Amino acid sequence: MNEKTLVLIKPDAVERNLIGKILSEYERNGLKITNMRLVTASKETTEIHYEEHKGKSFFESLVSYLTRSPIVALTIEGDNAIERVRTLNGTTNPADSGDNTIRALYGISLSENTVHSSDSIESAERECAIWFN
Ligand code: FUP
Repeated sequence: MNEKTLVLIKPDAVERNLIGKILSEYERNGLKITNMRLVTASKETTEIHYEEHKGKSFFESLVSYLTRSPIVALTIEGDNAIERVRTLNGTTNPADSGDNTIRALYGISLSENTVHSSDSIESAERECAIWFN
């Protein structure tokens, strides 16, 4: 099934000039980038994006990390795109992530793990609307 998912290339990656390398991972796997913008995320938008984590011990540092410098927001489309992008990204903690996943290649730590992508059809719809109206 054709799907659309939301990806964020996070501050640690943009700061280290990794935008091109990360985009090429998606493109060479046959996925299409269908919207893209460089933005410094506001606290308000970031808190909405991560609202499922509100109240957790890491929430404040997560918001402060994501807002500290520019990120790239993009939508990616393709057959089964939600799962394919999450497989390419790897697990949340880069230390546990499979070889050649984006997080294993470039992730710094659990909190600075380079990329975000939607985890379901419902969250993809919600997150695409947050970042692309
Ligand atoms: P993911 O779906 O892989 O992005 O992971 P989660 O939604 O579980 O977590 C969102 C972000 O919170 C992660 F990218 C990293 C951060 N996080 C922490 O900093 N500490 C934790 O203990 C768990 C998550």
